[in-house]
Amino acid sequence: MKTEWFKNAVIYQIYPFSFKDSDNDGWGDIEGIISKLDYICDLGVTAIWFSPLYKSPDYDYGYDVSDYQAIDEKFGTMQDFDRLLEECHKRGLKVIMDMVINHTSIEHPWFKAAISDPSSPYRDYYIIRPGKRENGKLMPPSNWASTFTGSAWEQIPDTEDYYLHLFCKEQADLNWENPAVRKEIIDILNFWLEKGVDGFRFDVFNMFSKTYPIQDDYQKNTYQKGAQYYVDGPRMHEFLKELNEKALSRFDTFTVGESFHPSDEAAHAYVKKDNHELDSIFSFAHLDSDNIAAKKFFPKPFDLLQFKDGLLKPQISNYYDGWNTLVLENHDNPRCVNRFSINTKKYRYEAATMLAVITFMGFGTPFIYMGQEAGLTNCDFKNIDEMKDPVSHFVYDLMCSYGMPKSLAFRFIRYGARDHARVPMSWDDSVNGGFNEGHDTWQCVNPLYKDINIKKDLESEKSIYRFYQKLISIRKTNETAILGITKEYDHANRHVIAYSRTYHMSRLFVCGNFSSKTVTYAIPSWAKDGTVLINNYDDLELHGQKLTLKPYQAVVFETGN
Ligand code: TEU
Repeated sequence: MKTEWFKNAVIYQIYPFSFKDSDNDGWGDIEGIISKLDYICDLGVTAIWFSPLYKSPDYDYGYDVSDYQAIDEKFGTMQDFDRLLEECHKRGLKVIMDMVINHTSIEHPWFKAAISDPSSPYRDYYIIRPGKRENGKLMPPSNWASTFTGSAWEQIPDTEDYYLHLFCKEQADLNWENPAVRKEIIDILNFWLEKGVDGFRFDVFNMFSKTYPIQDDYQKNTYQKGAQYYVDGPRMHEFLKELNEKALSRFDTFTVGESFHPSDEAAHAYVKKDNHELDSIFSFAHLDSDNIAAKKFFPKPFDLLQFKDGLLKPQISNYYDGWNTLVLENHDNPRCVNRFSINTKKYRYEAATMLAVITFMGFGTPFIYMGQEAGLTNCDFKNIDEMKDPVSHFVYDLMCSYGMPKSLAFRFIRYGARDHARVPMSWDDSVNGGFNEGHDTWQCVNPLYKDINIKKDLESEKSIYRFYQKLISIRKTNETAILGITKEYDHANRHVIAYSRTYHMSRLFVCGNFSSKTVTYAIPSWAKDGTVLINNYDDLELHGQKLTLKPYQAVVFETGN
């Protein structure tokens, strides 16, 4: 029976490499996570999503899995995981696993068998095709591009065959057409569900189904060559239904799919309740409001109207027959307080709390990325060598290969790098920010840790963590915040975002000032007599309907309760 526990849930994401290193070897680990469970629990969240803990050679830091049923040594053992699960459940925290099943590591035994023996049954687990000869030159089977730059095909050494990889060349795409592959995946899901985990986050799920036969993409101006042949492919719905029927629906699960630029139509169909596919997908469109053409390394002045559309549209389209998610950060994005043209130095507290209010008062399940709850900032990287993410290097090398000066290329990378969110957590002002006891860390610590860290935030009069606690408690208990329908106000306003949530007789009015200037805003007449549910400033200036919003102030009014 599905209880739909996710509807009043708040989910906390942990990137295990960088959360807490208990044995001082430089890598975060399970024991470290266990030592911080009370901290997470006190925040009030319902569940934890763990970025991959599985065995991996870490070309893409855990997102290249070489054994789906083993915990990577650097994090601990399966016994450690079992204890983590038990410790979470003991505290009432549910556990969401990351499932990276569009591709496997090239070190997965399936892939090794597939390339070492052309007659192996594992050959058909992957998408392997002969190259094309053009004017005598061997070319990849199609012109498709990898998400991480370059061709999506890699030649298998000493052969004229290529395998498909839509991400790093060390991440080989699985052939979902093969029923044996789907059976393996279903077994993996059931393995974890039978252990007691409560759900999954599916990595780039809408790339599982490709269009066959494989063909070149002649479309102009697409965001990625070939995308029309491997995004929202023809068998997507069928595949998801199968996972649901044979694994997910057997337990009281929650699923969230991480989609790659889905069409509006497909995005809705994936979460439509009657379709029995996924409970929700991530909506990231608002996170592209400060970069050009959804390319995170290319800055543009923040566009609040685009942010509003991205944040609010999925809330409306999924309201009647689906569910939604609310996200500001994850391991693939810079920290939110350093984005959206925010004056972080002066207004970190105000901006962090305003962003939290306007995002998490919407319709859907809020996700919090580790450290976001204390307003941790981007890392002050000094050069490209301090960055570990392969994508930062691929794009940097590409820019330099076009003749861009290195310092400029680095500035672009620094703007959008995934590395910012992946540095070790700054817990306090002790050595290595309290991440460990001083051993060199796998990725540099944020040099700002002495000034900005969790302990300091908790001790501060204006604690972002404590503000999140308050917001989370509203999110978990206020029916209107959980189930209300969203309606936008004053879309064209370039400083203020405003929307209402309505459920039966009760209404919330949510508004936030996105600028570092004081602005006045006319709230609807019904809202002015409401009570203030949450406010990130101590005071409120309201005269009739005229509300004065200080820099990055956010207020929620409640009526009818
Ligand atoms: O990310 C999918 C993805 O395409 C982007 O979010 C990606 O990080 C961005 O385009 C790069 O600039 C998922 C995971 O979240 C990510 O960490 C993995 O690297 C990727 O899939 C491959 O598994």
